[in-house]
Amino acid sequence: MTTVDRPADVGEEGLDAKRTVHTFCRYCMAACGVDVTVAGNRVLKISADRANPHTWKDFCAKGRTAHELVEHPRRILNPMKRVGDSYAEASWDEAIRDIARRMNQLIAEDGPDTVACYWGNPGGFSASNVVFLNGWLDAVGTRSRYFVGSVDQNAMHVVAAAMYGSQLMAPVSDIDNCDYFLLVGCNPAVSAWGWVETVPGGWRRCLERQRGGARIVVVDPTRTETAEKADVHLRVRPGQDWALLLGMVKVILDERLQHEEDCAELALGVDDLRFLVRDADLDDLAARCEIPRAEIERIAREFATARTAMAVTRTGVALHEAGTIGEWLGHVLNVITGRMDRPGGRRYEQGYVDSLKLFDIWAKPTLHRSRVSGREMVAGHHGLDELPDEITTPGKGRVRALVIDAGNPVVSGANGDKLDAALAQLDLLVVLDLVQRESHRHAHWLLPVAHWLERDDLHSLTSGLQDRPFVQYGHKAVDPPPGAREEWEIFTDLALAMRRPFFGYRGVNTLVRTSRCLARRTDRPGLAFSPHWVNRLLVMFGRKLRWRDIMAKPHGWVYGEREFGNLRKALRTPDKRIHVAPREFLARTRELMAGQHPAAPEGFPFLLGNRRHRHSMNSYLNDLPSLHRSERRNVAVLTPEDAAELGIAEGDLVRVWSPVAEIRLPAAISNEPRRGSVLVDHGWGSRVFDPRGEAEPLVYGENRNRLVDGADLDPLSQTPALSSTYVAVAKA
Ligand SMILES: Nc1nc2c(c(=O)[nH]1)N[C@H]1C(S)=C(S)[C@@H](COP(=O)(O)OP(=O)(O)OC[C@H]3O[C@@H](n4cnc5c(=O)[nH]c(N)nc54)[C@H](O)[C@@H]3O)O[C@H]1N2
Ligand SMILES: Nc1nc2c(c(=O)[nH]1)N[C@H]1C(S)=C(S)[C@@H](COP(=O)(O)OP(=O)(O)OC[C@H]3O[C@@H](n4cnc5c(=O)[nH]c(N)nc54)[C@H](O)[C@@H]3O)O[C@H]1N2
Ligand code: SF4
Ligand SMILES: [Mo]
Repeated sequence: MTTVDRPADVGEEGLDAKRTVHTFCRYCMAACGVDVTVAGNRVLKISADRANPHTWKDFCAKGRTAHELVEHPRRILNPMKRVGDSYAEASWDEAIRDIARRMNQLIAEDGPDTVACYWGNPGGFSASNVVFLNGWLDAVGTRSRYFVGSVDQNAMHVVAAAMYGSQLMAPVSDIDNCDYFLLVGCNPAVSAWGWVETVPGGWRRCLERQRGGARIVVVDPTRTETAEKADVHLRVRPGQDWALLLGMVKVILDERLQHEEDCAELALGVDDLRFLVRDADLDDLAARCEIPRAEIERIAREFATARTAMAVTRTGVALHEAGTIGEWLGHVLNVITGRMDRPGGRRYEQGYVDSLKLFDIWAKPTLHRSRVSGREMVAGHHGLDELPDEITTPGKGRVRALVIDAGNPVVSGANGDKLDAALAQLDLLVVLDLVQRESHRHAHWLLPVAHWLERDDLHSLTSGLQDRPFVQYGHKAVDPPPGAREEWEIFTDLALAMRRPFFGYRGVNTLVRTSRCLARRTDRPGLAFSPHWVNRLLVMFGRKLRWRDIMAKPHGWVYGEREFGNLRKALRTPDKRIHVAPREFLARTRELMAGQHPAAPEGFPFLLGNRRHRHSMNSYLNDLPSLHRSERRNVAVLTPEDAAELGIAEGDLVRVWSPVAEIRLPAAISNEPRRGSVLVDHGWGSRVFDPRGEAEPLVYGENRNRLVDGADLDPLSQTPALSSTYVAVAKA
């Protein structure tokens, strides 16, 4: 099935010149349907696909300019091999052979854990990348696995595993029926309504509900665009959501406002919760989160008694020392007030492929304690903060080779300077990316990959994260440059070249080889083993949709109605109940309740807050000129009062420092931050190198995560407190 529209007035000649591909944007969870106008192999224009029945209304400048990354002047176009201080182009054969040989050598000396991998956020937006990466990791047999989760959504995985029995079970928001939105630590007006769910147009739909009488309560230290529109904005003290949410749970249980049936039938452990909140002091909790007690009581009562309601917790909650407890209590609020799997609350969406079931059957849980700190894995990976010591601490199993796939961990995690220094000590650093960024500067090999505009994707494994039964095949709009390859192919070739059984199963390598051979002999490339096989098998396994029906709907297909009532049987807990009071969460909460109230240390009076920019995607897209025209892209935002006290005026250069680093940025003055906070967007200060060595690195702004020493870690999710670092500020 082709996705090509042929305008009636274009003749045969013109057909070649211009065509439109209907596909979807793969930068963020909104997954906007887009029309890509192409001539030859060049993208002329990207616009919203208004014929997409489900998603296009979030369409933004990032999607509109996606081809600028494709045509990035510094794009890596062929495998690049480090030679001294610079790089030389090499063939794929040479790259794969050299990497395989060096890795096998290291494994022979130190065992499989010496080969490590970090994969970042865009990896999750490819249907094939992470699946095949795992196939290769299983082939190698390494447990040195790191991913973006420990600077992002690990708290959610930990909570889902403990409460629902599967780390993958993520309830989705039923916005169009909701009367009361409790939005904690998210800014959907800028970042779209997505974390581990995909809710196209979520914020618009939420505002539509508000116009019909729904209430929006936003809990955020910062006056964001979202808070601006809220009925109530609670300026919580950063990192203290757990206290606010625990206070709400206490009010609901003490005043018997809970949902009787769900508390008796669906939930398990409500008595343990009662026992916990009996010992909680509302005034103490109020003092910790700096929200008046009366306000906590009022919001709790409103939430519990609203006709329909949902609590949504996101990165603003998670990226703190008590992140998992905050995340957990958000889920608890939904469960005890009867919001799970009911209209207007958080649903379970089955999707067209039951990935929970697949995960049960296929995933081999990797249980491992890390060599240096002895920590267990979270969601199948170790914490990113452990990586530097694993590289620098001598001993068997030391990480000596690393693959960075679609990530920029030096910028996205805490204490990037420490990681950067460690990366320089690796025997082998292999990078799969479009360009060479900060984390890639010590790479021995730069391997060029395809952009999503150059790749087919069917997100069958995450079909249960859609807020509605929806499927769209993401067709590629253009071909990748001849020297670039998709990640899946690189990992397949590496497993073959290393002579290690792909996916950890004997026989797969022979299957791959035979299929490739057959494809060559018959001149039918489709016969060669590829993600296409996997996709077709998954759709078949799902037994809900037919492949040809999916392909017949290039704009996407809403294949059913939102259903309720499937949660119970989908739960992965042995008793098919939601465990609302996991023991480790109770213990940690008691620890927090007994702990000191937060206070700034001597000499560092400011809290370092965070923002996301509409036109940035974490640490990339910041170097695209048409997205960021302003000279002052990355600023330090202070309140007028704080700025006046420090004698700082708009545009002044300021120093922001912590015990580990200092950055310098122009000041911006606004009422957005909380008093005593300085806001700096994350993701800046990442250099973009020219691997061909012709030009100086491009760099905009500063990396605010250098200021975070990473010592304060949420012990449950292993996520550093990226949003509650104390810093000092002064005019430079
Ligand atoms: N202080 C603070 N820190 C944060 C956050 C915060 O809110 N505050 N947010 C955190 C969050 S939520 C996240 S998700 C992380 C992000 O952390 P990471 O995932 O580590 O970093 P990204 O900035 O997303 O970098 C992605 C890289 O992938 C490349 N890339 C893009 N598309 C592809 C592709 O298709 N294939 C390959 N191979 N490469 C590709 C890009 O060029 C870029 O170099 O940052 C986290 N860090
Ligand atoms: N334009 C754009 N969109 C994106 C991204 C992007 O980089 N740019 N990234 C995508 C990714 S990878 C993700 S994970 C999602 C994230 O989506 P969100 O989680 O909605 O991310 P943010 O927009 O950073 O919103 C987090 C909010 O939490 C607030 N906050 C900070 N500390 C606290 C706290 O202690 N308590 C509370 N209650 N709030 C706090 C911050 O002020 C901020 O407003 O966005 C996605 N969408
Ligand atoms: S980046 Fe923009 S266009 Fe792309 S999916 Fe997200 S909101 Fe839509
Ligand atoms: Mo993220």
